[in-house]
Amino acid sequence: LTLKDLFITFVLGGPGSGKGTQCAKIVETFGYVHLSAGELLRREIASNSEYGSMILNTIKDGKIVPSEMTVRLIQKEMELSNNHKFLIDGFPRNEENRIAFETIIGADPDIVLFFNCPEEEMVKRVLNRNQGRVDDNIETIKKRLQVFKASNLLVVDYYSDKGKLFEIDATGTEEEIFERVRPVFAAFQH
Ligand code: UP5
Ligand code: MG
Repeated sequence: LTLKDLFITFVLGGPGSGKGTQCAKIVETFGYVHLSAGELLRREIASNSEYGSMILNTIKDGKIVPSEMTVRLIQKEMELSNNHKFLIDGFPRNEENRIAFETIIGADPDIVLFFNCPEEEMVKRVLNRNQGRVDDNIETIKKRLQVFKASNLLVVDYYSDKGKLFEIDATGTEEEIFERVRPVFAAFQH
């Protein structure tokens, strides 16, 4: 697999904006590989990695894990895959993440989705999730939202300036949102 054959989509949006939910639908309909950066980090914690406690503490605090760590996990999954179309969910979260990906992987995303959702709705969804995530409590959610506003929106603006950003209204039902996502991927099918 060469770099030029890759089709990379970054999927951005605040905590609970529905990134994971919509990625599952994109996978079903358009045959992408879904790599959630948060999921890869949680898996690293569960695997008793030497970095597990550092990652766990960072996630509990709603902060961003060092870029090198996250990019290596994404890189490993990309190399293991036979597919060439990737949805990278919840990454890059800040400028450092973005630059580390460019440097280590040597590629830029083809497109970037941004799920735009009101804060109250995101908080409601995360608190309703009930899957035992260590960061799904009101204190950590507040921190996640702060970090999102302080860091992630810069990345969103960067891709907007490059003409790569597709902003999606992330309110409504899962199905309604997917009908806004579908045309983006239909246009890029190859
Ligand atoms: N839901 C979904 N769509 C709905 C709809 N339309 N109407 C009503 N409910 C809806 O959805 C959240 C919940 O809402 C679910 O219960 C869902 O059923 C429901 P989901 O699709 O899970 O939203 P998502 O945007 O994926 O929310 P998530 O909580 O996963 O987002 P985060 O960005 O906060 O979490 P992530 O796993 O990406 O990161 C967790 C932490 O890992 C970060 O805070 C950070 O500490 C660390 N991290 C890094 O350090 N670096 C990285 O690169 C990535 C993560
Ligand atoms: Mg998620």
